[in-house]
Amino acid sequence: MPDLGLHREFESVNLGDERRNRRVRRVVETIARRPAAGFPSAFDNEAELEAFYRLVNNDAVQLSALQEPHREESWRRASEFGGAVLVAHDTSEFSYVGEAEREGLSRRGDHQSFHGHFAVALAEGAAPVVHGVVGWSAHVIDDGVWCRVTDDGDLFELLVGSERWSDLAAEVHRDAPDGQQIIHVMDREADDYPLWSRLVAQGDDFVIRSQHNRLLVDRDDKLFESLEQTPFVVSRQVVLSRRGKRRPPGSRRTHPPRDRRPAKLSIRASTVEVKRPAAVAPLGEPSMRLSVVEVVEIDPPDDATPIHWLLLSTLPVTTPEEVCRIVDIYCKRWLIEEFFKALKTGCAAEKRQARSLWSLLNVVALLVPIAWRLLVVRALSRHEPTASADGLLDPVELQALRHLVGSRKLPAHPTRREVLLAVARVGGHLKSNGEPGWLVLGRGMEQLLDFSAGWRAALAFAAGNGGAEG
Ligand SMILES: [Mn+2]
Repeated sequence: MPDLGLHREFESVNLGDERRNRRVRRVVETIARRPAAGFPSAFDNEAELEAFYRLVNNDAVQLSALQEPHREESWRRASEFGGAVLVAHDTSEFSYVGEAEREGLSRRGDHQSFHGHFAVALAEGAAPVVHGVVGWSAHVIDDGVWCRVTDDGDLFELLVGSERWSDLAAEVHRDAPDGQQIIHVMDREADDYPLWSRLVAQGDDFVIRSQHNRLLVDRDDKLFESLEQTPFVVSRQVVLSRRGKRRPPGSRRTHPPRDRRPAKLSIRASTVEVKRPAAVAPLGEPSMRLSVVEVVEIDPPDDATPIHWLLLSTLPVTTPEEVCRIVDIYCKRWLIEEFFKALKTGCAAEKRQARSLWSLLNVVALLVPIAWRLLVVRALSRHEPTASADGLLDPVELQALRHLVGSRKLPAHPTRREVLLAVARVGGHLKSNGEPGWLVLGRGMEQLLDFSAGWRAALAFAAGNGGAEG
């Protein structure tokens, strides 16, 4: 199990000024101790809080410099793990309520917001292995037009909304180690021929859910009807994640809210030659050969919208195993939804007070590695609750946790679930309240990391270099 500690995430940050680099590292440690707290309570005194605001409000602090260290660590983890890297992409709206005018945000009704478009690197396989965030961009909607926020704080108008998907995918490819196989995983918003063309042209694979019925080469029927004569080859049991109500504008129809529930799926597949839409010519090749996998839910609950996915992919579908692989890859998309919960609820990303869009983005950049850590601890604990917790916390954190909950509550070699429940207990979670949520975990992690920092300082002092870390 790799070291999941946070200390590496900003070790290599370069803001062009060593004092500022040190301040970033200190700030991240401080927020990590209290991820769901407001900034005023996260910092021990006025001076630290002031220093924090100077940092995030500083024009010289470029967003890309704050993003880079975690991104590089994420690719390092992915390389060490080996195999193809799944990169799940999605957009989430970050909303800020309240009277105060925040410069640069889009205004919608009684709140102001920006949209974060994220790429999260995952591993294939049953375990929910999350390497980290390998890229993200910020957007505001100006008069209905999507604009990307550049590193200089300027707005760059996108011709079409799908450009945010292809631009980020291009950046992900650019930053990946040479020769790394990348499989992009995207929902229906990414059903876009020019986007697919760009993914193929850069040598990547994809699994994308389809939304539009498309013309096929040399066939009278269209994409949606193309599988009608094809028999179902395999069935599969999955658990669908819960989906909340807040989505990007216009996507409530394509992403209705739903509860977490088990589902029985029947699956069939074929290959099709999709025609390039006349409207996008001459972008990309005139046609594209793709695998198409249809997933239908058997016996859905009465009140639920049954699952019906049509997945398009560059991966082969010649065997039932290959067909299942595509469905399994698409099912991994839930981890990016969980990442958004870790960031927004666990780290309270939308509760942060900052004056402008540019300050808020710097704040989000500092929260991303912390949210990643919360997600890893929770997802792995849920996946294999009885597996050893080795690597989930570092040795000092584990000692600190044992101290906080009492040694009788935490065995010498705890399981992942025992660690998760202990962290939640520190955060004030009561067993009778059911599963611990993001908020209580965020609070527990806060106190645990806080206590661990004190413990580490004490150990350093005992070893004769007390105060050297200042
Ligand atoms: Mn989406």
